Amino acid sequence: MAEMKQVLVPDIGDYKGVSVIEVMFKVGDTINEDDTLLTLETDKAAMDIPSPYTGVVKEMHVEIGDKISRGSLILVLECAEQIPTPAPLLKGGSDTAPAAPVAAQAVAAPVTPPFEKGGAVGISAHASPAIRRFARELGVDIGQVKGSGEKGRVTKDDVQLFVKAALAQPRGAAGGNGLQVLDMPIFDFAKFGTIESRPLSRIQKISGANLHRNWVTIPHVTQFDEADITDMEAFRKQLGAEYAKQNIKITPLAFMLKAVVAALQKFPKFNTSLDGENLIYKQYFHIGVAVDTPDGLMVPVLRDVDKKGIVQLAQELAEISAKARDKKITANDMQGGCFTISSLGGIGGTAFTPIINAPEVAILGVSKSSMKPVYQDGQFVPRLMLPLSVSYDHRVIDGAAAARFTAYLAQVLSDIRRLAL
Ligand code: CAO
Repeated sequence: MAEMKQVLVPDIGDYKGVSVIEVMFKVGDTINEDDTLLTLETDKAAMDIPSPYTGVVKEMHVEIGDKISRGSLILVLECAEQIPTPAPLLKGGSDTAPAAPVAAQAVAAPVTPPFEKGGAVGISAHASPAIRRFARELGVDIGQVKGSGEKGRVTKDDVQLFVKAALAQPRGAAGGNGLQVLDMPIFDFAKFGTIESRPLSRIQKISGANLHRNWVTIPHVTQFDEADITDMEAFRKQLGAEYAKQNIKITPLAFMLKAVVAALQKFPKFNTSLDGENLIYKQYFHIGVAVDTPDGLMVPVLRDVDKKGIVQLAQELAEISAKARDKKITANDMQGGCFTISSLGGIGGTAFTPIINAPEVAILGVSKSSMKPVYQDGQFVPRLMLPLSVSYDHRVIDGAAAARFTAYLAQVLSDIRRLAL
């Protein structure tokens, strides 16, 4: 015989007044035991609340935006079966819920483990564990789904629309729009000598997947040039000596950030993102900087670089790269970039081809400066030359524009008085 049961919020640790960010049911829906009912979000994590019963939703008592705590009423279910014994609760709680005024009640089963907000280069997808699981079941890379929910959160509808759009795409001549390549064979390395297997770090796994996607989906071209930074270096050293007492290190990268913004202002197409058949022009100048950390590559973003001076940028750069290396970086620190600089200049190399950090359309790679003979006014003179490599999305930027952008960047770095223009 059918029985009405109240479902209450289970023990969710020390959290109180937690925001409801997703509600997965409506009155009349049939819910199976363990189906996700709600997603809650604290300042640190999101968590799913699964159903302890199978039944039909008769009353809803929560909606998106509500603040709830342990024992809050979520819904009333009409169940055909006996009440199962509630599963053990999470740490810190008793296994009885506050009294509720109907015949039967139970707290929802233990919440699924919370997930951290945050991640590495390009992993901006903001989605609850339930939605991530739903996407995984459909073989969808959640990182590619544009979120329409609050704060860009990916919803179930977004995932479904993404799948529909993918299915609606025309098939290529080879019978599919995916890459028609052989599977990588499985190698038995141990056959040839002693080996040791070590797992990839979480950051390597995430950034690797994003780099791979960007590499195969964006038609990259890289433009090379050189900037004469002899005068800039002389000024940088002078400035460095002045600020050394305050423990501020002025590296060439602070100048490059300013020079990049000057070039983005002169060539606004480099400060865009592709959005279907539109190009989004950004009026702000947030620049990402690739930081090499022991766990892998991270790209924190410096905000409003156009509004800051060299010294402030040098300080922020030191702070944000230390934060990345100390694993204190947040997802927010890595979002909203317009253009990225990847500087290997402190290490070495004459040039490289950086991979664009989508949805940006260009990236600057900086290699190590070196003294070179430069022909000037009828003679060779020693000048400090800085190699620049600009990779750009050829769907958005023409080769001529890329050559002009890179040459202008070199010109600004060669004569930093232009930064004042
Ligand atoms: N040419 C020559 N020397 C350079 C230089 C260049 N282009 N750029 C920096 N240097 C020098 C600096 O002046 C500094 O010298 P001193 O110690 O003698 O003053 C030294 O190299 C080290 O600089 P730094 O690394 O402390 O500072 P930075 O501002 O150049 O770079 C950061 C900061 C965070 C970008 C850098 O530490 C880093 O992580 N780089 C690696 C980025 C990366 O991995 N990119 C690849 C991404 S794709 O896989």
